[in-house]
Amino acid sequence: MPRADVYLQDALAAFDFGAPVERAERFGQGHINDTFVVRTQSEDCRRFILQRISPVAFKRPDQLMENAAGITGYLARELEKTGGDVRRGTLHFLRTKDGGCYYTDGDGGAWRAYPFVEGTVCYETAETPELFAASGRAFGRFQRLLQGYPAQTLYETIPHFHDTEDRLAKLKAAVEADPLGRAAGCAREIAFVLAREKDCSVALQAQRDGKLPLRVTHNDTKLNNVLMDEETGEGVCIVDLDTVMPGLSINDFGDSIRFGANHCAEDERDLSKVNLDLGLFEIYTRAFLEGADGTLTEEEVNYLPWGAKLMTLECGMRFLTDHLEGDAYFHIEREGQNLDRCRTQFKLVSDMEAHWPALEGIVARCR
Ligand code: ADP
Ligand code: GN1
Ligand code: MG
Repeated sequence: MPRADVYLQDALAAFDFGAPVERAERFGQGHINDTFVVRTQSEDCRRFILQRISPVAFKRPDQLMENAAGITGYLARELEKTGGDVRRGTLHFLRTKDGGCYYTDGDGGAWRAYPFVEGTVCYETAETPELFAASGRAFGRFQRLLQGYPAQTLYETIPHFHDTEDRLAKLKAAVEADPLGRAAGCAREIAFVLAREKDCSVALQAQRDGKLPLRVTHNDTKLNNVLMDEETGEGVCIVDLDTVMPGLSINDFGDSIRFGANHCAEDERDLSKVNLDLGLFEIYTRAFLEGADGTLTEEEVNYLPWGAKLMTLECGMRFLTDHLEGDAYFHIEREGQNLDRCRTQFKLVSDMEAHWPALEGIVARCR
């Protein structure tokens, strides 16, 4: 039985949900944490999200929760100042019965809870271009709202998270160790990465050269990490704040493109269905820049296509590394799923390369 299921009842008992709990069920499509939706017996049938933070991904939940509390508090104050929706516009953590902001189970796993943001929908693929645009505005705005956040107070919750050079080194080490004998079955994917070794340094080098500034960024800007209003279709609340850290704006842009600017699932096995949609690329670019509203420098805008390519390549490398190491990091439902995920990413990278001048042209039009 997964550790989260073993400790679920203890975790439910640790928080004050304001009314007796009616039931708790697994929820969402996140690859990292164990997420449950909790319904209480109150008259308005209130719902909460209860999560066991992945101990594989996050070694210091105390630091992670300190970051999250700082970010959500800051966002609430910014929303208040600008007349935004404080209640639904950011997450609000529940206290445990003994006053902490998370509960630690018998295995050392950390649990946290927050109200379910009602009246919202979470999408796994961009069902309409308008929805994708709304997510771009929301992530651009997120970046703008956090412009003044004291970045030096944030812990690095996953060291070297978007350090693509380090991700490459970790992949090479996994190929070398090959603990499950899977490397032979992924020779093409490994070769694909090795042919792009130099690319792995492009954004980091631009940062070292002072062309790209460090900002407070989300670092995991998948479409399913923004909750959309079910009436208006606008982005309401950005979730999954575990990787908010100092980072590059082009990575926030790029990770959204990787996940959303196509019409396939991340683990689609029929690669003929996996194609970059240039129309969606343009829609997102326009919306992200609109949401960021002048926050990005000219150089950052120049590097947006690189953000898209590098986040896609890096994510594929991470899936491949996890496949080689035995799927300890990303949740899987079937064997080979991380290799399938890797293949979709590399197909998208090839597509981006094939359309590179078009991507640059779109960015130039949208700036
Ligand atoms: P993971 O790191 O595993 O992706 P997330 O924090 O993104 O975990 O949560 C998983 C999913 O749960 C999200 O994609 C979203 O669908 C849903 N979710 C998270 N927080 C809330 C919330 N406060 N209200 C409604 N849905 C939420
Ligand atoms: C994970 O947690 P989730 O499912 O939103 C991962 C991202 C990857 C993504 C790939 C903390 O995101 O970095 O891009 O899977 N999050 C973490 O789908 O590693
Ligand atoms: Mg998530």
